[in-house]
Amino acid sequence: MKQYPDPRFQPPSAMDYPRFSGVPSFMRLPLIAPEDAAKAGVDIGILGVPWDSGTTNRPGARHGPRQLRDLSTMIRSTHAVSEISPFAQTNVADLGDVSVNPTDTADTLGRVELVYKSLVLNGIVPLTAGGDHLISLPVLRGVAQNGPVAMIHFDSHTDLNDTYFNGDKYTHGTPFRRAIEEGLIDPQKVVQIGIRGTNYEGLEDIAWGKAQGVRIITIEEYFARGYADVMAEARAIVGDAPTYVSFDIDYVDPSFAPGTGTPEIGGPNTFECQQVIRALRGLNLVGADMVEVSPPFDPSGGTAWVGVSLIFELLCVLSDATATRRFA
Ligand SMILES: [Mn+2]
Repeated sequence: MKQYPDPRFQPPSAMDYPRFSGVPSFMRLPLIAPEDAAKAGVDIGILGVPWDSGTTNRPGARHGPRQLRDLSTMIRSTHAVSEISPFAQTNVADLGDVSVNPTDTADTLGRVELVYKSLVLNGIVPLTAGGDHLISLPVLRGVAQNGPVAMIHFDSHTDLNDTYFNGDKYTHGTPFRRAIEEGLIDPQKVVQIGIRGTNYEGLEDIAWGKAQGVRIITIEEYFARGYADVMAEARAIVGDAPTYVSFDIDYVDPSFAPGTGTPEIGGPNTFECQQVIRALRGLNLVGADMVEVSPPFDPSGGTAWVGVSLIFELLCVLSDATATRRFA
């Protein structure tokens, strides 16, 4: 029987041990290997996937997890508004970085899938720091082992393209096309929010998504309606289905988060990003990711700070969902 809060899973007190001290793990949590996580009693595992070989334009997201870890040490333990204390009600640990092969996509997809399948089989909820957006595909192969899940996806782009270059089906612009084809996500319960920017010829990705039943909410619709109304619709679409959340940092306006491969102007500010994630509270959340933070494009580190602040927001709603399932 687990007891909460578990002293093994508490970050050192920021009042005793300054947050800038020590070797950085995610949110100063214990570092546990994925294969040891179940035995140790982990409920939620934060993992890095340092991968950007699925990138079709500007790379650098392979450096995301390390900088996100560094800046995550700034995070305190309790959410200021919801008062959720994720470390008190769930055992959260840093499960390290998945070992990737930077020159082999198929090999990497297999490695990531293997790790996530094992975690999910053992009841561990994954929270992932990318990495480019292709990594959501093998993560979903792990998360959706028992059938398709619903998904709420924040992004400038649909990532529903079919192929790139010489017919390549596995890039960061294609993960959700593959995920629908593989039956990992139920297109009738997929909501994409924030879509904008210039398009490839023909808008084929959007037409294909709509034909599958994906609800695509452009940034123009988002701003016309406001975040509360848009999130109420998103919640209604996923209902009580197991729901995955994928957050591409390029959803955020590039004035706040320039450090990403394919920024698009005209996006939400960081306050609105907090609100849309807080609006996920109460959903049956089974995993989440924050992808596409590319440190080389933001020497200030500010983009990673935005990214990790939103990872904490994601962690709070995931923790709440995980604790709720425990008492169900
Ligand atoms: Mn994306």
